[in-house]
Amino acid sequence: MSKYLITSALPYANGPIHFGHIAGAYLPADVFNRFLHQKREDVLYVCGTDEHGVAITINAEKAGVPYKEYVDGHHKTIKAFFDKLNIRFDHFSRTTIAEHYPLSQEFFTELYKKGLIKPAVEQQFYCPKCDRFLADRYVTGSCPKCGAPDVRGDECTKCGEWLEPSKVVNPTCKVCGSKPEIREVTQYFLDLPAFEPKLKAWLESKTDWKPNVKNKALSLISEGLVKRAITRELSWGVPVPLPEAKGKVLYVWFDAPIGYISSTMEWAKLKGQPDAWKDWWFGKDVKLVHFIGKDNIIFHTIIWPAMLMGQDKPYVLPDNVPGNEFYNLENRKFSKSEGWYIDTDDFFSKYSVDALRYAIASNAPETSDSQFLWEDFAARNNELADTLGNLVNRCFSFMKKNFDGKIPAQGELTAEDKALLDAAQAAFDETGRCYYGYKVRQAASTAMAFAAAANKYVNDTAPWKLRKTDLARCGTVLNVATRAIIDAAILLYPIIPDAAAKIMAKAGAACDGAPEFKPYAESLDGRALGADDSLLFTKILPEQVQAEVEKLKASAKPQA
Ligand code: B3M
Ligand code: ZN
Repeated sequence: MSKYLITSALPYANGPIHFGHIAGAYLPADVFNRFLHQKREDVLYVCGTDEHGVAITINAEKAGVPYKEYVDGHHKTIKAFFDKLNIRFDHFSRTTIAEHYPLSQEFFTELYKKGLIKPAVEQQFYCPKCDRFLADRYVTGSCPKCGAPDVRGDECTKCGEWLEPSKVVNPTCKVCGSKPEIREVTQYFLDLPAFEPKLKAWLESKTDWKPNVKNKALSLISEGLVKRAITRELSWGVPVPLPEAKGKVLYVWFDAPIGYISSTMEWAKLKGQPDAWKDWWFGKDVKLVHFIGKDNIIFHTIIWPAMLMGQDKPYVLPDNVPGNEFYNLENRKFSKSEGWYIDTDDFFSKYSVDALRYAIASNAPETSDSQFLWEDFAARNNELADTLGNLVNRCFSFMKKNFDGKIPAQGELTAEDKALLDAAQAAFDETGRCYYGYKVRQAASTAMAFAAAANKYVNDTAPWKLRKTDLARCGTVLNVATRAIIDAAILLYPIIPDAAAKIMAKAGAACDGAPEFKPYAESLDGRALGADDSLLFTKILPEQVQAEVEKLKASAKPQA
């Protein structure tokens, strides 16, 4: 048995996150984590907020708030959002914890000692008016590759190219708008070309990676890796641990992935076993899995593995990097500033978390971009209500009325009964393969197909008719149907954990934590149903969908 160390991309503590992020890096990881718990695997899921970098300093300055105070606020909001969505980390930390600084410096120092990080003089934009070097997004201009105007200094938002800030065309200072001048400054460069052969062999050995992730990484290598500056002139970040580098900090993308480790260290410390993090990061049998969005592929498949390879300590390398494509909103990118977003407080005051999780899972951006469409969300919600909710309600209220709230005994099984139970076993096999293989979409549809089969079984066997003609047979049908309902709940637990737990409690099969991922095997004969009669899902009507779409359009600013 192996151990799984799961991470999701560390969100910037720089504003609220939206369903697009959830679909890319958090829900798939949470589903995987919950599934592994069901398989009784040894698993740890860590994350935290990414709290350094220029995206943050610019906004904090704009807001006139000290950096620390600024990230404190966003850390809280983001954490609360994950709680709301039932994303269950074992630990959710931040890159400003005490452990993070010396560890990041150690990563730098080891690479530096080996000559894999070297200083070099670089041309950089300097704003005379603001009296500072313009790191990353402090400069804007046109992309040197695709020509798009107004791109950020570190990354072209149009073509996705990772830019060196001094390369943008027609630069202006983001803060004061003036034209910066070029000055020379020493920065420290990570020698990525030195890692090329090792990275290439390692990537090529990955036969089970998603093609989009593996191909992207290999194509970056075949284009030729270049040395990258991993230091910046800023006052906020991890100080470069060299006396001659005063005033410089590590580039945020250098320290951020180290946050996966420092988060694990903090987890271990809080548990009272300060060395326990090593079982995960130095363990030979550990499978490290990074869930990310596609814009983070280069960092997780090239730069971060190189950083790990360059350490003396026996760190594990990523076993897999399930990178997802983007998830948009009604044909446009989610963007609060452009008015194209969903107010999540409003959303959850009306709709269920599980319905959202199921809608995202069913349409996850696994192989191509996908999107949240109100109509699709309503359809998925209604599918849950019609298939699962209705099945549960029909069977359980029937037993409450006619069998004294107890599950009748199972008599001899007919071919029809056996077929449904066999279908359950097949659904566990197939859905399990999907969950293990990061195919949440297919897992959702296979599991739901089984719930539909259970529904059909109840329609075909019609226990409400049997009650008058053959009470014993009626009892067997309800017993088998209840077993199938429990199985459907277990299959869907990673995606709709709350509803699954409720269903199991209603069936008198309440379970503490994650139900084991296998067909329910215990006898149900005579078992009392749970007291809760509440409906699992409420249908969403077409006029509600229309109102939501209209509200979205009304709040939208015209597209640039
Ligand atoms: N904070 C970018 C992002 O949120 C970055 C991820 C860091 S993962 C180590 O997409
Ligand atoms: Zn300026």
